[in-house]
Amino acid sequence: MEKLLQELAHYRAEIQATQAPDAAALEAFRIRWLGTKGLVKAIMGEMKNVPAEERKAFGQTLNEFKQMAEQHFETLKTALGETAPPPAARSAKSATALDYTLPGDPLTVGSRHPLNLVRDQMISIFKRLGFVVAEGPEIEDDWHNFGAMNLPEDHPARDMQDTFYLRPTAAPTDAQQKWLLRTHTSSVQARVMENQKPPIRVICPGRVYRNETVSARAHCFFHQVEGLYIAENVSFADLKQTLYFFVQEMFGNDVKVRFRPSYFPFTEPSAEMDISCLICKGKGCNICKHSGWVEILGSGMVHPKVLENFGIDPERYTGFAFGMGVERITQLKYQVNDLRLYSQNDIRFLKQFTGVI
Ligand code: 2U9
Repeated sequence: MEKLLQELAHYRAEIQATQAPDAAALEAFRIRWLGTKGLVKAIMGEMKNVPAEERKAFGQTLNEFKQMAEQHFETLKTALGETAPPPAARSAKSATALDYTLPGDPLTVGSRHPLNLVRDQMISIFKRLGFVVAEGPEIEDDWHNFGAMNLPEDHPARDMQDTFYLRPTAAPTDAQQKWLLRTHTSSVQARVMENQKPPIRVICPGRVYRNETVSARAHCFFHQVEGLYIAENVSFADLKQTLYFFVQEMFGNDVKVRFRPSYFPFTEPSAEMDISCLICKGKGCNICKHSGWVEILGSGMVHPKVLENFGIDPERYTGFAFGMGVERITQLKYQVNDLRLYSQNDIRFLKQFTGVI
């Protein structure tokens, strides 16, 4: 009896010193003291060995001990922030039994960025026409971005306002070259022409930079897909048919196209392409500014000077080129009316494209 009381005092001290920093520790406490094979039950079993005249007093001591252990368990549980399971799920066996009826933690699946979805769709359409993807650096030299593209020194597009120039370093190469963030992916085509002979049939998707104030309609970076096809006997008819195929695949067979004469230093002749407004089907609305048409890309026959810059004989080879903004195509396809949405990473915007292929 004396020994049992000593043991109880020892256990009481142990219980009161126990902390439960996590749910596993709390459960370990429950199993050690309050479980069906726990010590409280085991000590209760000792009652039968206690002499009859001492049994009442010992029983009382044991009950207090049991309550103390249960009380300590409740204190640890509250400290852990655990709430009791709902009544329907409460187990008679144990207050902490796992409640398998509770809903699980939701698993959130990410989605692909709308610009990547549209870019990949554009790539897959042009791949079917035999175009291959080419990539190049975003930091470019003046020659590959401007010079080779027949953009003369005094062309407004070279202006500091449109181009992000990099501060020159002490490197000897910087004395001859200005470094900049590419303003179009034409610099990639320039590098392809430098390294390959015709026939060349590439598309160049990528990010480009312009020194613009960020607003709903302009951004300091955006994404382009440009294309270039150089071979013998490439004509403007090939250009028109290629772009018509692209638009039909991208927007459906009902869409109409029209070409308007335009000007780009790197193409001659040049044309911009409009498609019939997808919103009002050409009847006139806010999107198409009541004209029934929306502009989607620029294009033209590669300027002979650009071919010559890469040692390609313009008498033998001709080519067409085109360029379009991925943001613009995405805007038309999904009615996104603010360019800033693409780079704000707002999950409410991004999750709307889940499941879009
Ligand atoms: C080479 C020769 C010619 C690429 C072209 C355009 C017309 C054009 C704009 C569309 C909207 C840029 O994204 S945008 O702002 N692009 O209008 N781009 S022709 O011409 C080339 C490219 C490479 C060697």
